[in-house]
Amino acid sequence: MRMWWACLLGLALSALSQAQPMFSVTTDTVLPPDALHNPTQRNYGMAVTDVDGDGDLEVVVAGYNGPNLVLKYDRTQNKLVNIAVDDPGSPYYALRDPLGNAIGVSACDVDGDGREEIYFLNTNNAFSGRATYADKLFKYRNGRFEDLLGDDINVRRGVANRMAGRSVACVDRKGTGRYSIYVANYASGNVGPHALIEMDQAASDVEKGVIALTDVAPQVNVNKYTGGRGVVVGPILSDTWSDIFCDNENGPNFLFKNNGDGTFTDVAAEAGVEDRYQHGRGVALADFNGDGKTDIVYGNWNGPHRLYLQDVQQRFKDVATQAFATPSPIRTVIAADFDNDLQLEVFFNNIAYQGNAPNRVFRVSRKQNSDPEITELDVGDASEPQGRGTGATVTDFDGDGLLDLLVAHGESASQPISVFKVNQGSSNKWLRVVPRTRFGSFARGAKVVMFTKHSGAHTRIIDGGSGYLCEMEPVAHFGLGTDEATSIEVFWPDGRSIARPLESTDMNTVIEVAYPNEGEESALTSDTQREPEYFQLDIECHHLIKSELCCQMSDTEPVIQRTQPQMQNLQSLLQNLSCSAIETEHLYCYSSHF
Ligand SMILES: [Ca+2]
Ligand SMILES: [Ca+2]
Ligand SMILES: [Ca+2]
Ligand SMILES: [Ca+2]
Repeated sequence: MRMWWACLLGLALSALSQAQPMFSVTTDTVLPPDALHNPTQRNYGMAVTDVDGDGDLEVVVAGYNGPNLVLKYDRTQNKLVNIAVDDPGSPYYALRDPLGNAIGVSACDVDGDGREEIYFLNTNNAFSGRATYADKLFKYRNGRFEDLLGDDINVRRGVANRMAGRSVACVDRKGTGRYSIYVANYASGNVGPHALIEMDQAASDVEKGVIALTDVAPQVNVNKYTGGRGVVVGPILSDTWSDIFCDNENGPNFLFKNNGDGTFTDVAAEAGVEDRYQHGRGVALADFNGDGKTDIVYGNWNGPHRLYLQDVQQRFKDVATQAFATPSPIRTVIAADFDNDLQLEVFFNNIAYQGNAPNRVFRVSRKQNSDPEITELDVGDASEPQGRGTGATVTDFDGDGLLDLLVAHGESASQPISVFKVNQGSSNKWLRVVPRTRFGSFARGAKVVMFTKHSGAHTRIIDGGSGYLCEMEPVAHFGLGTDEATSIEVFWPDGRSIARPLESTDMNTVIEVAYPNEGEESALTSDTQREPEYFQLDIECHHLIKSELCCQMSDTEPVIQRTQPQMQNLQSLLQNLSCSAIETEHLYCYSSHF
């Protein structure tokens, strides 16, 4: 009987989603084409960061045959305005860098001063190998943004990347809160290996603004030669350490597992994600089936798009449906819950370089005891069949709790940026979580788990670069539908974690989570030495015994003793429960063995 109702409900919901398209264009009101704010030019990547340090997020756009843009939301006008104006007195003037021919862009705190630097990958007209104009890494210093790679100390070190490349992404490879910039160069033979640029602490004086940079790619084993395309960073195989996945062109993909000391080992072959005959583009990380293991979604250029679920042996299985996999001239891939209904969507941005190439959106719905169900939705105005899509990003710039989508165009034609709002789910609940590094900057690469009353655990990774040439907002955005979150837990790349119980009044809010102070945190040490941790959890359905976990109801304080892998077991356990008796009870759980 229950099954029938579920089916009917499913039909009703899918009928509804057919009835109303996902996206409506808002460009004409929010960012009308305009020589200053939205020039008709060739753009590529987009990154979301707090450029002006006021706590609100801006969108940085890589301009290829024109200036880079910094789009800030002006609440009084309900408009995005470009604050990187053509005035040498502006603090953002240098960011424009119109000669740079930028394509990739990402932001993160390289020097640990609490503010994100902005890296532009400038590729000029070079397709591969050597380029004629170096990349730039901008830091807010002396009251304005200045290029660190152009500083004498870094010119002497010869560290500036002068290679043609594509994506850039941020990696906190040692869990220090200081980020390295992964540069996916496009090699020509043995010219242009992948680079990893970071601050050389011994040679730097952050207080004085002296930031010496160095390329550590050779020391940490990522200096490979390939046709670099997409890059994504996060705890993919590791529990918390940042790993790196690269989907490459004309060669196998890389899956760099963090060895726990900031060096990497490529395990793409063992993991089954080499995909060596396809040409990768946009890529994103998400936990699509809710088992706590990070999955990978990416597009292949005119080849089959992949939705790789990770299994318990750290191998990946492609569960893309035929419709999802259908080859297209793909660029950006974004995984997010656009309509706040608890289920993730995947947005495909295509470039119309030969005839129409409409963008698409799919819902990837979690299922009990099976792979997720993939359904194509009506993408609405975001279809843009003639759009020369090159980049895209998401952020909630107007603060209504629904994500906004921005799409950049370029390469083969000059087109302005498009902005879209989501039509569906405005009555759904949501939660946005912003973890911070020990320096107070955005904790890119951190993992955020949200526990709910009815739908188990949901995981997000704070983006350090993804999509293709792009970087998403540094926020864990969760839709809740009619459900409620009961707690969140944040895991930083170094293994520290903190759990926070939530109240009903916390729904529909943005929650800042500071890096834990000494004694406040729960540190994961190593695989063999884990301290038990205590964690509060209210759930509404429960089973008592399951292999490694032994749970029993208790009148005592709601406490679960757990370590992280057990927590993930618990997540999948809760995910797979059939809720016969629904009542709110506290669980007392402890590990029977570990
Ligand atoms: Ca801001
Ligand atoms: Ca900084
Ligand atoms: Ca998963
Ligand atoms: Ca959704």
